[in-house]
Amino acid sequence: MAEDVFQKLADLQREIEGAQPETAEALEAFRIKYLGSKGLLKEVFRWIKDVPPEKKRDFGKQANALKQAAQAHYEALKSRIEAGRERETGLKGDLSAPGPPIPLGARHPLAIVTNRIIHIFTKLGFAIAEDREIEDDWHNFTAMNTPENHPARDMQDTYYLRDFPEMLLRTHTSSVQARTMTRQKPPIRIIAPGRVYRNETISARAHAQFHQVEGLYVDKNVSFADLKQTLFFFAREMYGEKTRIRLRPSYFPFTEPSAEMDVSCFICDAKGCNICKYTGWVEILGCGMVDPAVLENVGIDPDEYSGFAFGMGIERQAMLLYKINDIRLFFENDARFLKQFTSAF
Ligand code: 2NM
Repeated sequence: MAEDVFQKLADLQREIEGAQPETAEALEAFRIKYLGSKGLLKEVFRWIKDVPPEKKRDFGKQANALKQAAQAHYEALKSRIEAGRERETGLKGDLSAPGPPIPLGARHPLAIVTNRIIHIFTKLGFAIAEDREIEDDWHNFTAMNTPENHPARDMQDTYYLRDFPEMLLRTHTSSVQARTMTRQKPPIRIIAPGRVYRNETISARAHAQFHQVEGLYVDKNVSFADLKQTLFFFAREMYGEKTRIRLRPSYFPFTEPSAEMDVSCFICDAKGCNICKYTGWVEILGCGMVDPAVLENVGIDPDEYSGFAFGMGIERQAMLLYKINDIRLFFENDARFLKQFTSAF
């Protein structure tokens, strides 16, 4: 009995070494027959129960040696078949191997931050509004209560189209709000994300193109308290649940009263650092109650309705959140910069 299995093992060895498959298909059949998960070399290890105790060790050694020899024989055959195919077809390598992994791309940090902001306001029932980047003067400025002689209208600040002096590249997404308000009656609850343009000298802190999210809520009895609660909710969702806010009086042509909102510094926990300039506060957005003149301009009765609005720069939020110190990085598309950002959004 014992001699039988040693003999069978020797026979199997001769059989394997004698096998000379010459095609990829024949090689695969060889692999399945001897080396596969149901192959003969698996079977060999079941014979061990028929080996007398004092010879089991010896048999195990020989079986393992055969397994390794069979694997080596297989690799040698494979190389030879591939080399033959290479000579005949010029196609190199193992054609049955899976392709190289395709590296996953990364979202642009501005897209990540925009999506986060949208996600937060969506929870409060705001809808997304989008519109054109090439605007007319009326929707960008006149409707927004920005008078003819206002400095924002200056060629120095705004890109006008050379051949169409009434047309310009929008300087804020308020033009989207203006279009929505002329088209739709209250209640209106929208956020307008998008690219805007200003004729700025490009530096680490300023760019001629950047991105904004502006929000607008118009309904009966909308109050400054509604504005504060909405922005407080936003601040905690965006910068952490311990975040506090403060509002400082400010001025915008389209809101009255107007304010700028600071959040407690999430970098240093308001203890004082470079980012908050040792004040414990960082400015993140502008806001206010929509000026009745704006409502009038878009055909909404300011005696019946009121509204709040706010606007923020996306680059600014992204620079704070990711500690990015140069706005130009967003527009250079250097892969070493871009691949550092990962997100569920
Ligand atoms: C800001 C600050 C304050 C604003 C106003 C409006 C509209 F259309 F309702 F008049 N949209 N966005 C607004 C208000 C924007 O950005 C700093």
